[in-house]
Amino acid sequence: MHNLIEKVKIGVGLVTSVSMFACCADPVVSNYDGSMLWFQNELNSSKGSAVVLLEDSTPTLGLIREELAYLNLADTVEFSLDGDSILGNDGYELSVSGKTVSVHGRTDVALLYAAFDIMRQQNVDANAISPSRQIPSYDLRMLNHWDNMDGTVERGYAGKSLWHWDEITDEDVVRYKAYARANASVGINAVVLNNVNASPEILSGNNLPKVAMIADILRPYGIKVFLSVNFSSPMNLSGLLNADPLNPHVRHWWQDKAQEIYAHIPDFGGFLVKANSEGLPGPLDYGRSHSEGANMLAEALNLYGGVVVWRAFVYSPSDADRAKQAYLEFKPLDGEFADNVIIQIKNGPIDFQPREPFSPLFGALHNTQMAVELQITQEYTGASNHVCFLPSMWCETMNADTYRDGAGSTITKLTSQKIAGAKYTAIAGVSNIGDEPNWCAHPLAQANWYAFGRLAWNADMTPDSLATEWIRLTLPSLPLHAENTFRDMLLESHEAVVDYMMPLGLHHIFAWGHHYGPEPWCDVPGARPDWMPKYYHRADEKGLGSDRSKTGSNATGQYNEPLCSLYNDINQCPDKYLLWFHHVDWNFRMKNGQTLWNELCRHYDKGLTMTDHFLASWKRIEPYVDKAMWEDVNNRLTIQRDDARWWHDGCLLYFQQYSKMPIPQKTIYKLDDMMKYHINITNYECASKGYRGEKM
Ligand code: GCW
Repeated sequence: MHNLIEKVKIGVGLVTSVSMFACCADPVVSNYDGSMLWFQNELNSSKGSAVVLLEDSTPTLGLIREELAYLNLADTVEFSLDGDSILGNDGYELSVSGKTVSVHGRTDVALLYAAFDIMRQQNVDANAISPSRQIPSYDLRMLNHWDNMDGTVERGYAGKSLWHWDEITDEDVVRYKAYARANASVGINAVVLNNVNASPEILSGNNLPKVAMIADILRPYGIKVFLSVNFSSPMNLSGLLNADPLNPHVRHWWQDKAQEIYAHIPDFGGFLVKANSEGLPGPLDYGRSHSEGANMLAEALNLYGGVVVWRAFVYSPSDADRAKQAYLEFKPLDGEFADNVIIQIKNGPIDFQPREPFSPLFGALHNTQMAVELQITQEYTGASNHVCFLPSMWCETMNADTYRDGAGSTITKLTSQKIAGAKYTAIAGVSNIGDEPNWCAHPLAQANWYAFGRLAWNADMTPDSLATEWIRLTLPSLPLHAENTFRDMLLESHEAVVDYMMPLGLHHIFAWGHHYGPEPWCDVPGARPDWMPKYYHRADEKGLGSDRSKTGSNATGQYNEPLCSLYNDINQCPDKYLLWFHHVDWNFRMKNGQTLWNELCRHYDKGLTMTDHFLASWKRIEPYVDKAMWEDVNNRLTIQRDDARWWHDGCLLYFQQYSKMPIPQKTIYKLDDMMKYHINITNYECASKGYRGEKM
């Protein structure tokens, strides 16, 4: 137990440096530009009169006073640096007695999380603050930026990278603090600054001081910096002849590099590695395994407490079904990774599709620390033009039962428990943040950033509770009926996207390259077959879908019972995964008695109809929403509706060539015309104010 710190009385009204968002805002004008994120209430509220009791001796404790400047409920908030050991580094306990809120936590960062909790509760629950004891579900709650060093962002749709490697200006520092504050407010405590398709340059002697500058800014907010590293860095940066993990020179190189990094950044988090995937180098280039590669890096970092997050997103060109490959490569290595290695597994076996069954690897590794990788940026769900509230999808994965240790082996459970000896548990989300003033381009995409952090903190939260919190913080003046309308829209949005893009288990029928529009017909001569939509939809005269049952690739065999049998049986397999696991006759009778073809048409139609419904819902709440925000979202919803039509017509007309059956509802485009177009949409065009791109 720590000693109770001496408590010093500080009137909040005396604080001179107010929060960085508030300092730019005129409190009487609601000049929404989205930059305030979920701190919107600060625009219109005046300082509260609460008294905060704490010792203002660390930068983090200083931040707490700033945060509580707007608290207007309690008379006194009393912070103590103590608490039982179960609270760990980040947990805290809030209790309420009369008009005093007492907070206990073992570190200043834990107290900062508590301060954010108090502010959140005040704004979400109309001034009520409840006692609570909070221990985060995961130790490392990580954002993965896919930011390149030239300022571009891979699969980023919100402008350019926040990180400026040439020069970090004063303006950048303000922005980085705002970023750190937003992350800390939802519990995110680890950020990987650069793309997993990593440039070796990030580790050069020139860049490390800049990484250190960023780490210094983020540190008071409890955030550790990580870097993605390129496995060939010793060759690229120092001319070593190879990067073989068993080569002593290579091992020394990484040890020296680790020493250099920690000299700059004593609390450096560690490395994220994409190896032997999509053309990147890795240990397999030298006949070594993923574990030999990961363990070499882990050894270099271990001395300093760093970790290696090694990705399982691999799919070497081979005869095996792509959906099976990560399992095939990683299952034999179970138990071979060092204690400070975490294997980061995408939620589904292929690649962040609008819906995938969970990756069977989660149910196969027993002695390996696993982390889930979720995608916050909307690579496959409409970029920054479509509303798609992703927690609906994430919770589907997290709550999925793998049956690894019998019933109840959910992915949340398996990943939030530490295996023997492991240093950390972790969860990761690929960031949707860029340099757009409102951070995420689509105003409603901020909800996904918010929800990722909150879910990483408390994996038991539901899409409903996440949506409610975010709405109340972001649009504090919505009347209840408008809030309900808005929440319904968010909660229905993911299913709508699945319906108009890829219902019933269809997947990866995107256009080549940008992954925005549909191109089930796409055929790029010479390209890898498993990058082509036809590899996935397999439409022919007989039917539609990939046969991954025992009669096909037997990917179903990678799932534990009873899922293996369930997915394998065409009559039992849940509709939402039917075409993922089976090649299904056009006339197959679905569980509701409809033929596959009619059911497919119904889903596309439902998705399209929902986009009209969203426009109508948004119209209903117009009186309560800032005009600029309303118009921005309305513009994007209109694009979404038009895109949904493009998806609906493109996919149904294309599949109709094979089913040869009538489409019950109306289509407006002609397939031949559609096939002549290729939507030309680049990340930046897409990011700016709902620009949709040309069709060429
Ligand atoms: O989703 C795919 C993307 C690539 C990405 C890759 C990965 C960073 O299309 O752009 O590369 O996955 O996750 O490594």
